[in-house]
Amino acid sequence: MTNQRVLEVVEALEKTVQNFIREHQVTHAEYRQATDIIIDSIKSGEESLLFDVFFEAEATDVASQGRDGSTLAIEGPFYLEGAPVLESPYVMPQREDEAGRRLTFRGTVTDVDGSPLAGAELDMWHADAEGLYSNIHPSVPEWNLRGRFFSDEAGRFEVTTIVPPPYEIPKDGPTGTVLRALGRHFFRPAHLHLKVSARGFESMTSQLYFEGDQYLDNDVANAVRDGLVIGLQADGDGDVATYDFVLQRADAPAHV
Ligand code: MBD
Ligand code: FE
Repeated sequence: MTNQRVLEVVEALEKTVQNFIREHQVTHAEYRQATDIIIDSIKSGEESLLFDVFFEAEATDVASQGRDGSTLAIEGPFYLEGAPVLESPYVMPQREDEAGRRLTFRGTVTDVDGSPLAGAELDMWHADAEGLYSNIHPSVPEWNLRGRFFSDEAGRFEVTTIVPPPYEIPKDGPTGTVLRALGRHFFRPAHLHLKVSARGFESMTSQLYFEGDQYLDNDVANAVRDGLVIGLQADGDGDVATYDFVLQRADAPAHV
């Protein structure tokens, strides 16, 4: 049986691409170049990088419309399920001599009325001081800077990690070739990725950036949004950053 939604969007996409080819008089060589780029990006193990850089922010904005909970952000290509479950006090898995400035990241998880959510799971992943992700870049120990931790009875959480640097996406593959051809740089502002979930609530994917980052206004993935940029307060030999996550009920009606 035909799924009406699939029919609607796939036919619209088909029409859009057909019109685009005609309008821009795309040659056969150009057409083949385009399919080769997509094939190469998959064969070279870029995961979803090509699509996430160009399009994921749009899909996320659509999902954020009419939400009462925290602003959503793109997942990006490097999320992995099954990160280590941490024991309190929470410290992200890291090398003994992990490079980078110490970061204490804390905040709360509440519902849309501000009531604390105890036992919410925060699944965090981010790059190391070299801008590399574990389980993606083989030089980084398995699960480094990937971990799951939980809010306490008052909905509060705190985890220790390092401040990641601005991030240069892999540029030696097809995605890099396309960006180079467009004359663009390869940087994203420094960021923490998080997925937050609690029983009875809609899971959300977030990403937090830091005030003063030089790439906030020119993220290669164009994914920075209001409310996702947090401050870093110096504290001893490290920094503290805070963010309060707001989850909405799993059955919450969307209002546009
Ligand atoms: C990342 O870490 C990322 O977040 C995105 C969007 C693209 C490539 C690497
Ligand atoms: Fe990332």
